Amino acid sequence: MKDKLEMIKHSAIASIETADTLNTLEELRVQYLGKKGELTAVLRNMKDLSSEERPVIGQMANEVRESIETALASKKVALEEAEQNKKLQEEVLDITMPGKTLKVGHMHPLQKTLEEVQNIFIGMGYEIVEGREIENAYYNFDALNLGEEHPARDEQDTFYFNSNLVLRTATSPVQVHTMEKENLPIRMIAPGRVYRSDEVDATHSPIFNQIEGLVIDKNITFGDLKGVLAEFAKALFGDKAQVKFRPHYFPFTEPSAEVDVSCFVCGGEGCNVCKGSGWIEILGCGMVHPKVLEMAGIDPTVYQGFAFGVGLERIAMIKYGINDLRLFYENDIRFLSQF
Ligand code: 2NL
Repeated sequence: MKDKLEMIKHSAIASIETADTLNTLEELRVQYLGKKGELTAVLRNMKDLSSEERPVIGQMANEVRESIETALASKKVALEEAEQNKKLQEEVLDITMPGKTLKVGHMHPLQKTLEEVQNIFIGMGYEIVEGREIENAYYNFDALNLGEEHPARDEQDTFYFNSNLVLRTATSPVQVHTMEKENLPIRMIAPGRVYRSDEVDATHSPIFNQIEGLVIDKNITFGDLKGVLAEFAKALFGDKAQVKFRPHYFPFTEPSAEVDVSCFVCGGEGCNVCKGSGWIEILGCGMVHPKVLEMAGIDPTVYQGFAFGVGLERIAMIKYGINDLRLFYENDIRFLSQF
């Protein structure tokens, strides 16, 4: 039996030495030490031994078990280490290799300009309100003091679904809804797409973007309007920008004005950007017409307000020196990535 144990020990240790995978090692553990293993089989025969032999063989069997366990454990460590090293070699990563650049698009110049304008007004405490693009004729026209016979209602200029439903021609309807339902005071801008039945050319498009502004509070004067728009012009075109108000007519404001900004290219001397005049028209504005306030349920003897409307494309064209509106809508990355 001693010889048998000696044999088991030697053959086990020799096999463990040559095992080259963790799987083989586990198979060897089962083969020698498992319930049906070779060592267990020997121990099972211990009952046939004399009482003198039994402790001697028992101790030896334990020693054999221990040496097999030790051999298994150290081989396991060695194999694990080898496996790890192999993995490290196979998965070697060259962190000095140049990365693959993802092709991302580019912020659209209109979006960029919009965000800039929005941030200027957010900084002055204005709220940004968006609304629907399909409007009742009432909100697009009547509520803005454009009566049945007003030329802007002409089918030639507006996209009608039917006599009551139109594609909005300005974002003013958003402001009318806000006046009707919201608590006063109001300080808001309404950006968004608007629609007019125009032929496409360098300065016209049937779809374009407008930003309207509206302030309603007690004791609002034309002076407030001038101050806000002067600040807006400086924030957009630089600290040296001056504004000039020219009298104008809009049905929804009284008095009304168009606003020019001093040319940011020549500073007012006259150049080809301002066509020699030193000034560039940027927007229309005025004090909200009392009738418009009244129709929206606001008492014009208590509250006053001002409003203005700017074309987003127009502002972006001036700011970036773009001379053809169509470039904004063609989505040519060679154009877009310049801004
Ligand atoms: C332009 C400039 C303007 C307004 C828009 C407005 C809105 C309400 C009440 C009164 Cl709810 N006015 N918007 C005012 C002045 C000018 O747009 O050139 N439009 C053709």
